[in-house]
Amino acid sequence: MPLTHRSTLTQFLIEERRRFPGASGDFNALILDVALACKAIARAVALGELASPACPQADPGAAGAINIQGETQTPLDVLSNKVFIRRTEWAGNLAGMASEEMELPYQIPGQYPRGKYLLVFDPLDGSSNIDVNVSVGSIFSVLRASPELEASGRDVCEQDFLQPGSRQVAAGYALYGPTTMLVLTVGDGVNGFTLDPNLGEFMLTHPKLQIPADTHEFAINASNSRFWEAPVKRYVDECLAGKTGPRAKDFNMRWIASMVAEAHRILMRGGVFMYPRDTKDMSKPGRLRLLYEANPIGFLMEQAGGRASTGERPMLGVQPQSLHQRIGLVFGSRHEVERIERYHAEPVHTEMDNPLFTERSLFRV
Ligand code: AFP
Repeated sequence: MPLTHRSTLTQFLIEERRRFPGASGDFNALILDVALACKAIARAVALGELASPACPQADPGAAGAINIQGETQTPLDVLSNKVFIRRTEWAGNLAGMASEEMELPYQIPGQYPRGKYLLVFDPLDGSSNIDVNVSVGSIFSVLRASPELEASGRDVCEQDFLQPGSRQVAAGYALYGPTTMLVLTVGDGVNGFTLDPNLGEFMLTHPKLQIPADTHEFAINASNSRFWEAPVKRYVDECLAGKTGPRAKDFNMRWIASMVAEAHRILMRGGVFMYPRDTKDMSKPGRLRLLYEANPIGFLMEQAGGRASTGERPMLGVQPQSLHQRIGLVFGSRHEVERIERYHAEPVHTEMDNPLFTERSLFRV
């Protein structure tokens, strides 16, 4: 399609806003600020090692620091977090922010007005892949501040952010891969924008993304298989059994270890992603975070006709208990996610159900 026919992100947002004649424009301004943050992060990521020695904004001392998740922060994690804050705090659209990289909610500084939205983000998901030049991304979610918070203009607290994913106003991610893309939902489908590096503009290239309901591709970190719960093990075993197994078709497996890249693949061609709750560390009910990973990706999936779940129930219905809560996450092609939910609802089949293990068998226990 010629350049003259493509919408820019700004044009897209203005056209969307026309559906809401009373809209103030604050929301559009916020999304454009987030998009600018993503462009800045894309540049920093693209420079790679070239940026490291002389990158003035990065705090080299922070490299190797441990964040609230107990995970090592890279300098780019720290830089990306700062970029998100600086690009969005000033405009008067936000009541507060929360990020993977900050233990406590971020207060909008006193010199700026406060607004009616809350921004929650993972500034650089998959950053442990930076060293090996694999795609990484930023994930964000926009929530409405409560009327009380908006009216009072008080400092935000953790409780303000503990809203189920169904209350998200918008969600999206930027993917820093061979091209930089911004994929966004404002609750009316999912649209993908590619950064035109000549213009510095996100151009609408992937309108109305739809995830096929069926797939033969799954993604899971198989090194955790000994910790999986029975329904997950059953699902994966059946996929691995291929044509001669109960699914009667061969499956393909992918694992990038960069969820934003996996979500993008699934939005483009279907598939199912699982980072389920497991027994590896009983203090962690899952690896990924509810508010700034599972909910925004879940909103995108549902808006593209896919499904997102804890494995047992829809992700967007979960009432968050804390800012950095972890959760089991399954998302992607609708029929596969529904199947995994069904396996969780069914009684667990163990090898004891096998006739070889019955009362009179050689293997009875
Ligand atoms: P990092 O941001 O620390 O690289 O973590 C990435 C991530 O949160 C998610 O994007 C991956 O799907 C997942 O972790 C990979 O986890 P494993 O290292 O256990 O495979």
